Amino acid sequence: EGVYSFAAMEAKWPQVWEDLKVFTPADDGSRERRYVLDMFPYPSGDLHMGHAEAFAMGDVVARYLRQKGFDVLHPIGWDSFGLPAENAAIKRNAHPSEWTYANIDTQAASFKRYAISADWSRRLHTSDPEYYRWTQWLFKRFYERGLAYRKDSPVNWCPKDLTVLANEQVVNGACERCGTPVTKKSLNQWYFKITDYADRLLQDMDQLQGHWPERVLAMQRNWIGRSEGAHVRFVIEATEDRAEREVTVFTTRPDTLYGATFFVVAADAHLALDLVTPEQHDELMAYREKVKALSEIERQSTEREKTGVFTGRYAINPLNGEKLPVWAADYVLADYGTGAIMAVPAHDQRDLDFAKAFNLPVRAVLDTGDEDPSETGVATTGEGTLKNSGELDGLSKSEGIPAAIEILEKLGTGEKFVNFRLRDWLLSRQRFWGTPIPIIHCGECGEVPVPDDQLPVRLPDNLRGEALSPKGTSPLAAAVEWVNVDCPNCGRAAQRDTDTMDTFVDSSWYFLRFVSPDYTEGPFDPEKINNWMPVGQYVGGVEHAILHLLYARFFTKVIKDIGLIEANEPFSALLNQGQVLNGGKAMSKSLGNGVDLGEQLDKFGVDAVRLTMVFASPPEDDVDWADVSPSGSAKFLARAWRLGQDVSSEPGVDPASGDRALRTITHKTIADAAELLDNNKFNVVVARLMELVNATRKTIDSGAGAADPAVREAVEAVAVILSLFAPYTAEDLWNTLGHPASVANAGWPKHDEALLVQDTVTAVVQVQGKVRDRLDVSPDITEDALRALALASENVQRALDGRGIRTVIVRAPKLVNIVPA
Ligand code: ANZ
Ligand code: ZN
Repeated sequence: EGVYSFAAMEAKWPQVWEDLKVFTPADDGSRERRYVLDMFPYPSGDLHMGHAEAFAMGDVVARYLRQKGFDVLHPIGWDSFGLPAENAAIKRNAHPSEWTYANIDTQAASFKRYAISADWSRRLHTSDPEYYRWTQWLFKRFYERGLAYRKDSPVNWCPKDLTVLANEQVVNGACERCGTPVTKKSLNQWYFKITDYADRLLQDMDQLQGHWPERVLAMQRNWIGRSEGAHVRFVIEATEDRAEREVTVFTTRPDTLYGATFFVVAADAHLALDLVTPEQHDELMAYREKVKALSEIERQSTEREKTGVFTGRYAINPLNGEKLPVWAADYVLADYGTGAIMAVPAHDQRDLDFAKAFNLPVRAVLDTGDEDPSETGVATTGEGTLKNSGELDGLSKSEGIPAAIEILEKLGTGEKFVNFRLRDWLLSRQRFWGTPIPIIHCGECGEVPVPDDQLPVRLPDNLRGEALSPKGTSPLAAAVEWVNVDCPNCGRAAQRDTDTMDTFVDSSWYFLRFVSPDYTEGPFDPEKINNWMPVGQYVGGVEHAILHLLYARFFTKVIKDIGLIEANEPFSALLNQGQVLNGGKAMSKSLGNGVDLGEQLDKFGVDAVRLTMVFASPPEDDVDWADVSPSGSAKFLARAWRLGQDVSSEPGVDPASGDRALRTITHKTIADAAELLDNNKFNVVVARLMELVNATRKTIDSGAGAADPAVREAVEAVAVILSLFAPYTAEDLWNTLGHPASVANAGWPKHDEALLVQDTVTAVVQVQGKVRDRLDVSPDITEDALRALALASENVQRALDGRGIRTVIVRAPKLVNIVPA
């Protein structure tokens, strides 16, 4: 007779699992393979509550698939390049690798304690030369295909971090990392030509539909921003001092060409300077200064009054020959479309606001049945019939668009055009702690890639502390012996590129490396890669909805095009776990509401923390640590574990003679749990498991009691299902039942269809007194389990419509009444 001690279990089992290589896939084709991956961590300090939640979820999937008999690849590694290591090194006069690898060791120890069922033999770190060698190798393949190129360009610049930022790293006009308002600067920078893949990145989302959260797909779609429309060329009339020239606009509404009453170019684009007449020049320059001082948020605000300057020029409408005044304004963006627009105030609100501000004419060309926009101040954008539009009169909007394009094409002044919001990926960084760009600049030969057999281009190790601090050029420029090399092509003196790669490059292919992390002939073993790819279940935070996931999809497509892999998409299914909150708010230093993971583990044990994370809510929802009860989880685990202490039925005895009611609950739990797990309803599985534990206890305490073979059957099922959530307790329980380790490979119990018919009662679920769902539940369901089932109901969630919950009144097994906040 033992006492439930999580500390004893945590001390005992990790070594056993490691010795038995329980989590190393056979990788021999004997079983169907499945690849389960958690977004790999960044090594900042020790693991936190967020890691604990995300990795608990991913581990449920990996452990479940293993029980179902799949050969599961579930690796772990670190995204270990990046700024925080560099900043720490500057502060401590150290090398970034010291901070990085010390943190990795800390996290690795915590992950092992947390009993992540990872194959540790595949561990990788993106800052290892054996890894970044292949990042450089891939960069070269992109370069050879014209997908990596350099250009001079105005870039987002963080004046505090002194580094270039990708558009994605600019949040509301400020640096994602430090919050400093971002400015523009012109630099020669490396780009990946992701725009070449815009259409495929969009199209292939069809394959992900239903398997990725709709929200993430919508964000990607919006980021790619495909707009169908037309390019229309306008002649800008010559003036005394300025020659005639042509300017192209992008419009999604060529049907409204007859309603164009003015023309606008982005004030901050060079085009504005090219066009402006000498008389208007000073006014434009003063305006541009004002625009530069505005943040991106202010510029894009629709609330702000429209401002602009007349350029002194006129554009000729190619359809009707009308002269349209050309303005420069900041509501037209320099880097979208062509940076110039035809303004149709009657049917575009921004144009209408501008027309009102500057007294420009408004002419409606589409009868929508709404009132005249020039009177209401509201542009009409719906369907309707074209008027005042010459040959287009009488057509609907959707007929008018292709008709207008046809006319433009005949005139040779325009054509159909598909515009994307997506920009090429700016990948170079003027920082030290990243993958060096494997290019040498030679005065004679230009850009010369470092030959493959000279990879990796290693980071110099003689720069430390202050030498790493950002100066606007890369710190690598200071490593003179490193920079100066002979040109691999002509042998003359040449210089290495001193920029490093955005760390998103490293994370765009790590899932491929995990398949064969020690392979030395290429980034991955071509014999193995297609056995595992694509990742069957990817788990990570929604904060990566755009950047990381889009880049990883882009890399996968290019690598497929090179012919190295078959997969077209890297991640077949995606699960975004929620956040861990405390008191309804994200944990933060400033709020002082942080919860230390280590303390929670010490107090309640790993299993209780893991179980709490999973039980608290559906995996996609946030967990509020102030509302959960790890001590309740711990009590449940002890209760489940004690079942094993009390089982006295012999192993191997046919349970057919056992208690029929208990057998029904056991078999129903097994069957339903599998279905729930297939649909990521982990929390409901836990609720069902609690019911099974209670029913088993009842049987033990009555009738045939502990010797009933149905009891053993039930407890074995408990151990296997519990192994997905509470690996230590489950292993110990399994051991008590007389089985060798590991329960992780016990196999999912088979259920008997004939036993599924069960007495049930109907529980009514009300929201604010209104019946929203009816659930078939066991007559002896616990309050906790019934509450969880009710809250998981889709009908209930719909009725709550995002509102929080004030109280839940549970009268098991018949009634649940939920009162929204
Ligand atoms: C004339 C027009 C008439 C427009 C109308 C709209 C409605 P999306 O869908 O986002 O692609 N536009 C084009 N380039 C722009 C820029 N650089 N800055 C600001 N606005 C720009 O939007 C395309 C529409 O946004 C284009 O179609 C253009 O206005 C404007 F009744 O042209 B439209
Ligand atoms: Zn050369």
